[in-house]
Amino acid sequence: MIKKAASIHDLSGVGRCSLTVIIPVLSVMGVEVCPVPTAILSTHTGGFGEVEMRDLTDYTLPALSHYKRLGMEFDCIYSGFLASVEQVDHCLEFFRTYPSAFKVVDPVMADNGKPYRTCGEELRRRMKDLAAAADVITPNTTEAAMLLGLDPGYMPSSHSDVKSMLSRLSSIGPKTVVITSVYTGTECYNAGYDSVTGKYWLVPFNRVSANYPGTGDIFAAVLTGALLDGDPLPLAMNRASAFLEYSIKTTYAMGTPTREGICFEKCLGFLSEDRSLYDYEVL
Ligand code: PXL
Repeated sequence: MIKKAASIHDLSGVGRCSLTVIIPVLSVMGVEVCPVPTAILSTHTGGFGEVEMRDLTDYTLPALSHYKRLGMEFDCIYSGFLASVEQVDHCLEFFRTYPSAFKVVDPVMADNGKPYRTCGEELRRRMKDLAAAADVITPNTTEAAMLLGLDPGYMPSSHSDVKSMLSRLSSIGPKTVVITSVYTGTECYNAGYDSVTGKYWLVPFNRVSANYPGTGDIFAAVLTGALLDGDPLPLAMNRASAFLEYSIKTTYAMGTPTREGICFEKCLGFLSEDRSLYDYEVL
């Protein structure tokens, strides 16, 4: 059976983030994406100047009502970039309506130590309520620090710092926590914690000297697809990290402007291959 994922994210026309990467990634992994757009933007907000944006806050709940009238079921509810504080409540309403769905929250708020300009203080505060109701959250290090009430620029400097962040985030509510893009001086890795098994995991990756928007969206989408397919957490993290390393290195070699995002289109075949992965470590 093909699983259905209600995917609550923005649709940005240019720059390869949110729905424009989530839909192809999950589709190639055999998941049906049912988009619930939170906003429409001409481009993402990271490098194209003033964007045209339409907030779709008045759309989310009516769409949910329609799905309820239809008796529509979803296997997964997956949220990301939200355009308003009200949309936190709308996502929570989706969660309440589908209690047995697998709930993934990518708490899109910030990167590189700085909040996105569309994400105000109240939304940043309420994102914690949404994270609390999730099964899995996928913050980057900046978002992880913000969810824990730390300075957004905080960067953990040892494995024990990272493990402490992971377990404190899990105690907010989610059973599984993955922190992406941890850089501790010499190491780069994605770190995960499964509170059911009590195990911590690390997947190292090779960094290039460029930062592409949409990286976190691709990571969370591959992780979601892999977990829905039954992968254990370290293999799901491994699949997401390996796909990003492959597609980022392909993009870097092409030399395209970073604001255009990761040129992942010709790399998508990687996700439909049944290759074995073994690059994870115990954290
Ligand atoms: O990739 C996160 C993201 C999602 N959606 C929009 C963004 C960004 C990051 O800049 O601007 C609209």
